[in-house]
Amino acid sequence: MSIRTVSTQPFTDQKPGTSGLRKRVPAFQVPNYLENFVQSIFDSISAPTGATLVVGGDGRYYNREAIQIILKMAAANGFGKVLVGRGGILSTPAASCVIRKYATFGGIILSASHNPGGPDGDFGIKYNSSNGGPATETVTEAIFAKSKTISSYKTFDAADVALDTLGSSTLGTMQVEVIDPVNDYAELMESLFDFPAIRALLASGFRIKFDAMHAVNGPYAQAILEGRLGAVAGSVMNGVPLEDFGGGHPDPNLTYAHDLVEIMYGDGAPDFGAASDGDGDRNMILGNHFFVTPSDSLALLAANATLIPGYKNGLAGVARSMPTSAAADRVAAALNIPCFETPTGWKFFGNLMDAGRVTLCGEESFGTGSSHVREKDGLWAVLFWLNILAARKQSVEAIVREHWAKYGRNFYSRYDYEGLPTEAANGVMSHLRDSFATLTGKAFGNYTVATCDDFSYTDPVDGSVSTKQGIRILFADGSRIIFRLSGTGTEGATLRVYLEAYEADVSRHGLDAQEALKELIGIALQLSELKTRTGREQPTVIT
Ligand code: VG1
Ligand code: CO
Repeated sequence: MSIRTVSTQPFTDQKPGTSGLRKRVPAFQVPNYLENFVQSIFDSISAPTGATLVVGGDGRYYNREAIQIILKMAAANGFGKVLVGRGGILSTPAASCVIRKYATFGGIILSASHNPGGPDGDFGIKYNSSNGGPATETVTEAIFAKSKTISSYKTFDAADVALDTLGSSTLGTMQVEVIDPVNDYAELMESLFDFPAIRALLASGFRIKFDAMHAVNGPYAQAILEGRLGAVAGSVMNGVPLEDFGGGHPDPNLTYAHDLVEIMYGDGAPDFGAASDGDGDRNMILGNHFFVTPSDSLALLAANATLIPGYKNGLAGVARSMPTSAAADRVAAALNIPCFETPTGWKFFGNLMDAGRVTLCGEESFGTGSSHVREKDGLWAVLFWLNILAARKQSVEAIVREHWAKYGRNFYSRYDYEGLPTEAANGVMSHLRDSFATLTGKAFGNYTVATCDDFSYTDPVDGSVSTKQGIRILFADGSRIIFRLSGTGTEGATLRVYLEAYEADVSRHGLDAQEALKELIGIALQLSELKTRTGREQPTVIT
């Protein structure tokens, strides 16, 4: 048993995207591919000798193999201790919780989140810092730079570590501690929410359905919803994590969480439905025959936060990603607290939370969270909703409609065009950029363009600047069309078109979002020349 230095050649494609490095499984299985990236992380973070690292993943195909590789490399690179979830499992929010609770140096999370898994599915890896959050762009850029010049990595020759039993073992001088993946997280949830009130709600006959989509949150939901809160057995569906998510696409939206959607829109539907994604950080919220958009959900959590024990003293501020609707801005204005607009991806919220400037954060992509950890948190959002429902004793639909009546409704929809040829997708973006000069002031039917730009963000805490974060076409009445290229895909390019229109008139709040946004959708297609440039008549997914 000894440390071995292995020489290697750089790969040119290890640039982390919106949330770490994501590739097809076979790409990660190329000799040295994972090792190069892991060594690039270790070389970029300057961990002191003897530091503690957290390692865990969403349990998808290749999770176990990757963890063994990382443990041996951590031992060879001078770490003193690694905390790893039993079976190699840690949901993304649970990993963030563990990093913070045990004040570790950082953590490595293995996940491709909502992307499908399996031998031909996707795999991913990212580094989280000591605050529990995704590494900032400065760090991910350093990792990428290192990956382009790497010439060797260090590993430790030893047998695989047993991951399925709790307790400690050693790899050379490094200690490996296998921890329960659920306990620390469940305790944190219990410290934030009124569990007795939620328990009473569930005991009163209020029925819930949680779809874990055969992904990592199954054991968490079972332990918390059915275990600690007493939801009837079977409230958690698809609760057994599978390496390929049962062949599904573990993305909690109306398209991919169809099992749950059928139940919530069927006869005798439960009162509350929810789902989370591959790594447990996303959430979808449904009522009986009712869908809550993620942007509305963020606004609603903010408006009702003081009903929750963990937030009873109010919020320091809220933050949303740029494409997320401005529904939260209206609540922040009413509460007289700041609202920040950041680029897409959770890494941009970390500095704001660390500086105590925001408490709640959210993205339109089914992500909500707070400063209790530094990742978005699917089950946390579900518990937040259950706590509100227990306190207000109204239906999901009644709560949302009341919210719209008070603040107005931000109609919202996202169109995704997946798997486009990269050239065509880039062509749409550059065509839009080229038309900025002629667009301003131009009228299209009921809408007049006020301004358009490429969104850029200056971090108010560290002053770092991120440019080209999406094209914004802003209309005089506050409506918006946003165009962005995805940074999480592994095949071709995905173009996202985000549409938002504000409606103050209560008599129009019952409109279907697609109906209300029809004219804007037409404008988006016209301005972008999307159909002719990509050959696509219809989006792949509408959320
Ligand atoms: C997508 C979402 C973004 C989210 C990211 C990671 O990124 O749009 O809001 O933060 O996924 O989520 P992109 O670049 O593909 O639009 V997760 O749950 O996949 O870690
Ligand atoms: Co995710």
